[in-house]
Amino acid sequence: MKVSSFIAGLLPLASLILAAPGPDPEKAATKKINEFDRKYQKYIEDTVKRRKTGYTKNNIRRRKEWSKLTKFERKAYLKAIYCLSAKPGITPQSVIPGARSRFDDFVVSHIQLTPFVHANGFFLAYHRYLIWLFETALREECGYKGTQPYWDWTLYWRDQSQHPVFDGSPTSLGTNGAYVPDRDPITISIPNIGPITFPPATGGGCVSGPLAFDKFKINLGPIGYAPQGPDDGLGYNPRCLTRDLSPSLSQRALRPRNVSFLLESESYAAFNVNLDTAPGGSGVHGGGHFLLGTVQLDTYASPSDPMFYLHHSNLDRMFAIWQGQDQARRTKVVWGTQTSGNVPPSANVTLDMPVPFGFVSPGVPLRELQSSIDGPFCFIYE
Ligand SMILES: [Cu+2]
Repeated sequence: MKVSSFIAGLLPLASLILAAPGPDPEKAATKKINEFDRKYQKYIEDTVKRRKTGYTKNNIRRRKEWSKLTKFERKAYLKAIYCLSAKPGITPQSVIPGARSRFDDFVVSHIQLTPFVHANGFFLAYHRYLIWLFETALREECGYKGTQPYWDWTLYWRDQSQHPVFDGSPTSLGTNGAYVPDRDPITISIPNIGPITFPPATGGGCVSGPLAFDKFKINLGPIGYAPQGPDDGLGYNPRCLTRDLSPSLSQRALRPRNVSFLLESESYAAFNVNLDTAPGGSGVHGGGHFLLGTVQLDTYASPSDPMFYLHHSNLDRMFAIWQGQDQARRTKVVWGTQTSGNVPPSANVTLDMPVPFGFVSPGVPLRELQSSIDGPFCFIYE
């Protein structure tokens, strides 16, 4: 047999081997995520089970994925959101003229502190406590009996519009925005990274369902991109909540591989960096904001959409799962400075430094915000 014909005879076999389905990397990543999750949950459950006083297994807040809530629980969450949006806030209008409600107080905290609580040493602690304060306000000021739900990005990572939280039913947080053709791209600027431009995606207009304009409106912003709202985005600018879901951004940033990559971070420094970067795609933090478009592209006023709290709860869940692999050590680590991307340069954070919260709370030492079951906190992500 001639060598050439021997090789030719092998070719169909070679293409068969190449086409044979290998292990699906996303499935393998999902398996790894589940292993990390089980270890974290076991650690937290075992620890609170031994407690006799303070926060115990009886009063720990059990946070669940939106789709795991009963219809009754989802409606109760919505009712509490409406309640917070209708309650007068504590933000002085002399400082932020557009703030109109208790819901807006939390948007204002984020607006005022954006340059000091992102891509830096306070990022995870600030957002962890902001969510806790928001959840506490829903419970104590609006009679909500449940906990802050989270959004597991990996359930519908190929197309987030399929997630029940976006199905527009009375038990959802509204839909994608209505499709608006011929829109301009939106360019945002991130300290130390520079401008990023987002082309229009699949929506862009007002959401419908429970957060439609007749039931819910947003008052502040835009701040993080042009054209800004009145008074540099701090003025009263009541309008409908918009979204612009991008399946391609979700596929790049929120695939299971990016999540397991994050959870595999060896150090706290790496974990922080990996929140916003991943091989071959964007990190999960920016990804979850950006794929929702419009309001979620406004770094400052992004808590105007309740989805902010579901996204950041899942991010905090990542932090809790990562810590839960080695809780004793991973609750004592610090990294980074006090300014976003260290622009302008600032001193490294320490455990004694107070994390700022603006009007919603006095500053709290970083040390107290490290563990999800100590200090002010006691919650588990189920
Ligand atoms: Cu933020």
